[in-house]
Amino acid sequence: MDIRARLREQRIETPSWAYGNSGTRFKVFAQPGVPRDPFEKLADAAQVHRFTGIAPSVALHIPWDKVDDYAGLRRHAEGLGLSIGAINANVFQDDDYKLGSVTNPDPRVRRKALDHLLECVDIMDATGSDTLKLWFSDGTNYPGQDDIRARQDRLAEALESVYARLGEGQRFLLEYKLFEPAFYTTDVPDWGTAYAHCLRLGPKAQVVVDTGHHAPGTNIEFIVAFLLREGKLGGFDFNSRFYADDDLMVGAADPFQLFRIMYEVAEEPGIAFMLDQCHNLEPKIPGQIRSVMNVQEATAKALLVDKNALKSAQAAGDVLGANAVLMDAYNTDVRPLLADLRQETGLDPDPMAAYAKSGYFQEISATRVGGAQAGWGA
Ligand code: LRH
Ligand code: MN
Repeated sequence: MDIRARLREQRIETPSWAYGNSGTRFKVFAQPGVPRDPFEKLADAAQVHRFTGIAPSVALHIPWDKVDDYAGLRRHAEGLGLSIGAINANVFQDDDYKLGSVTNPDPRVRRKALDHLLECVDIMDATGSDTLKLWFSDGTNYPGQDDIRARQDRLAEALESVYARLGEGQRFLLEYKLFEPAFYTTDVPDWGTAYAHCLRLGPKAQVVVDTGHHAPGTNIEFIVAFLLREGKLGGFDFNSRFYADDDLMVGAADPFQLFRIMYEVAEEPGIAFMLDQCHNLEPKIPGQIRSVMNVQEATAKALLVDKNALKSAQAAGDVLGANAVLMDAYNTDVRPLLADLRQETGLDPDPMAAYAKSGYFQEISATRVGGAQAGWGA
């Protein structure tokens, strides 16, 4: 297998919301030069692709990226050498969704939520996106608050309607999350629940694994391997965490876990590698560049695993031998290989330094004055 060719083909999708302000319930620290609209978010995403060469698509979040003319936004993206990636629905910020969106006891609220999901498919049509990403904050905070099975019935009904609306070549990715904002039940809390709903629906429904959405100690690469075997792994929301859904830079908290995940999936086609992060303190564009490089480094290490040596050690029951094969790859410094690969493709071998030298940050800090900086508030 030609590792360099695989690395040249790698594609990592950046999230529009990573370029906007973000924070916690305690504070959102605004930063200079932050975009004020989806057009400026795309311009910043184009910088990540300019210096890494492998981030040519951007995931949108609706209504945070709502515009009057989605075809115009698509043309703007294409003018920047980008394409519009996954469309993320948002049924977690409206007062009506306090007791749930598609799982809400009130049919009026369920209808409203479903209409938003269907509107997101219209936006896929207008932007040329083939992927709808569905994450539901739906859940309860106290035992007895609602009927767990009835909520699953309501969820299944909504997913069926969305599935039926998907056009040729379109799919949806169902995202699970253990908890938050709900603190007793979450209606799609784990991979098993997401998998079961997707299995019932059909091939256009797959599971997205957000690396920050598991209980501490969860073996995520096992989930990845299992879903791959079932043909139900649609993609990743990459980030990292020390505690909960911290949305830190992928590979920052646990680069060895990222390597183990990439070892399971590095050679698999059709898997969406998306970042889902919030740069609460660090500058946003360099944060995205560093994150793309972290995935690239983990991928290169994973591709370096000597598969034949591993297979024979595994077959021989040579536990230490097999583990050593993987650790040899993990302990390999792949930065010279990647720097050389960038040079070969006409890129600066050091994307972080190249971006810093570009003066782009100074330019946007000077020109983006006035207006409302983008954030999670739409
Ligand atoms: C939920 C989530 C989901 C997005 C949001 C930005 O925690 O991971 O993928 O909609 O973050
Ligand atoms: Mn996510």
